[in-house]
Amino acid sequence: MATSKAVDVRAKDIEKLEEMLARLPKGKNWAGGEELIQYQGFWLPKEMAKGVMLIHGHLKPRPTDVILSTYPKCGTTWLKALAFAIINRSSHHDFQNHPLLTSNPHDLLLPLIERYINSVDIETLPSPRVCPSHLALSLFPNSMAAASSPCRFVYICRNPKDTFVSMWHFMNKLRRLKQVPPLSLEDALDSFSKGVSFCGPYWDHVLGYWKASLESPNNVLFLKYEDLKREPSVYVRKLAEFLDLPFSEEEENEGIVEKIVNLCSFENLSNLYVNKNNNINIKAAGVNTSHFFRKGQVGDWINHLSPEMANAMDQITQEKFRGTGLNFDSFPHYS
Ligand code: PAP
Repeated sequence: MATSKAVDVRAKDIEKLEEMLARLPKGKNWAGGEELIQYQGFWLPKEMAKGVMLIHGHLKPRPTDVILSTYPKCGTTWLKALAFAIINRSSHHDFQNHPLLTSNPHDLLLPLIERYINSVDIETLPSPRVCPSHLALSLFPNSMAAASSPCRFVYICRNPKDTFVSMWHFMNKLRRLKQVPPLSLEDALDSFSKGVSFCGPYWDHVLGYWKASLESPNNVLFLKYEDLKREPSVYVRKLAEFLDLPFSEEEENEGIVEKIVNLCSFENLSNLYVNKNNNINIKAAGVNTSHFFRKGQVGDWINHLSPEMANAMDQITQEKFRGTGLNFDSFPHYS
């Protein structure tokens, strides 16, 4: 829990930060609240920018820290569920009576570190600390993000068109909760394409982790939503190995990998009472549990984007990712 000393220091820091943040460029907040600010190249709500500064000032990285990092709507909920099930499988091995059957994955892990650090003394947490984050890698202190860092990052990304469509739906749900008129698909696409989206630009966010994963694969595990959908067991094993918790032969024989895959699948989680009930609020984000589950498909963008819109997005993606070795299957196609 927070110590009063830590809170005092933060209160002083925050006054100074407020003044500095007020001078930064502002951009559209799709959720309809206070505008985002452009902080070190990324568009963040003010509270998250403050969180970044507090991470720099107060977080002492530990070799055992694991950051579960995502660009929003790329598979955060899924990654949290999988990581929780993998890490806690010795204490939660009964898959008929598992915390994920009665709690939303967001409620089983810490809130986003950039929000959490604002109110709680993170140094009092026991190791290993598993911290979710939506921050770009470059926003973390060098002591955490550099190739020589002992910290590990697990990053999941998703093709930009599905990410965009998922974010547009989600933000309009938030607007409805606040009784703000919906954001049109066209306006959202214009904003996304210019990089002005929650934690965006999307492409810069993804590339930061991609490049780091090539330079230091032991520090950064780079996963794609589409790969996980296609071969979940393969990537659950990879994730467990990366976390230094590989499945034993005995576990393999017992089918634990498949049990985790099934437990964390969209089909299973989205049909649970806890994730369907609109009245349950998620502590971390203040939104309904059901908002994190929509279709869970690859290629749903084709039901929303015109060929022109899809083409424009593809062109940006090709330009941004050219020469990096990163690409996404372009399935489905407009013929
Ligand atoms: P967040 O970053 O705000 O926490 P996140 O979980 O990344 O959200 O994104 C939600 C998307 O993941 C939704 O995609 P859709 O809008 O295209 O449907 C949601 O349906 C999908 N999703 C949630 N849980 C799972 C899961 N267990 N497996 C696959 N997809 C999932």
